[in-house]
Amino acid sequence: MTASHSIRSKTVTAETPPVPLTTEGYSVLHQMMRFRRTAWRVLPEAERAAIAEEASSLLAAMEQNSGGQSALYSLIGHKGDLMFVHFRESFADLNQAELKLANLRLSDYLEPMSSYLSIIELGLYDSTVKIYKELTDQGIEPHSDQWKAEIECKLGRHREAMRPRLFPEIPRHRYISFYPMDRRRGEDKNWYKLPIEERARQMNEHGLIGRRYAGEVKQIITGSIGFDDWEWGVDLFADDPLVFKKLIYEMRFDEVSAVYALFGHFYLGVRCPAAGLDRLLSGELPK
Ligand code: 76R
Repeated sequence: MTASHSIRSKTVTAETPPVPLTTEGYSVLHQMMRFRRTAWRVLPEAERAAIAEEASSLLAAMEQNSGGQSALYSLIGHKGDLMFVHFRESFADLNQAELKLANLRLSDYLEPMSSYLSIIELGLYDSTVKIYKELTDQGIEPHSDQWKAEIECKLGRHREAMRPRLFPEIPRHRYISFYPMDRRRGEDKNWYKLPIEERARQMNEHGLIGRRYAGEVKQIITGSIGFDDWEWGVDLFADDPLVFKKLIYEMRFDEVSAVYALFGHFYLGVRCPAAGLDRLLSGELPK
């Protein structure tokens, strides 16, 4: 290798962006609500039935929505009673879903406890390292128009191939576990200071552990940097909630979680189809 070559490739590498490429799909809103049972209970029976009917017909339509579904979960524990999860094609559509719910008479009896706004994200660490290397090897300058065009072309192809994962239906499993996460940015341990190759290596290991649970759990990662208080939202869906504990416990020992994962509150819910909403409101969990 000549001296000038080594200086050149060093300069190019130094400018290589540290941020991994991502592709994005549905916009996602989680809404955690408290149900005001005291006020609900004093309503005449017929009024309760009418209010529940109005809410469940809206929710039934949202469950079937072709531009992204909604789902209702009954939350376990004190953090809330109901959790609505909405997948939509834009933030404006999410806001529209939120407004439609807020306009229901039922919402007089619902109190927002928390919410989370994010967007389905596929992190492409592996391909990123390869693509950046390919382009710098060709002498294409990072951030130049050609660089951007090449990346956009590759991402476009990826987006097409990944459509089912970017725009999924809400998995039908009985249980959901949702929690927000950060990657540590401490004085000593800082994820964002690691070289991209090292982050790619750790994410690859993470994926290998995850894949062993492929048949038992469905995971949807949403990115929320710039949208909400944490960096990612994690949604896990399974028919047996014990799988959440096994998977998350195993991941705790994996480097990227052991060293860099910080967690928010966990929300555990049981799926409630729209048709079962009236029963849920009267204290019976639909099967
Ligand atoms: O999407 C993919 O399948 C590609 C590999 C992959 C990525 C890029 C993957 C696989 N994850 C990715 C990104 Mn994950 N994941 C979590 C948690 O509890 C913990 O310790 C962490 C919470 C779980 C349980 C989990 C499960 N993952 C991410 C990111 C974004 C980070 C970034 O880009 O820097 C986070 C925060 C995160 C967290 N992951 C898988 C799983 C499972 C089960 C898989 C395999 C899925 C499959 O192949 O079917």
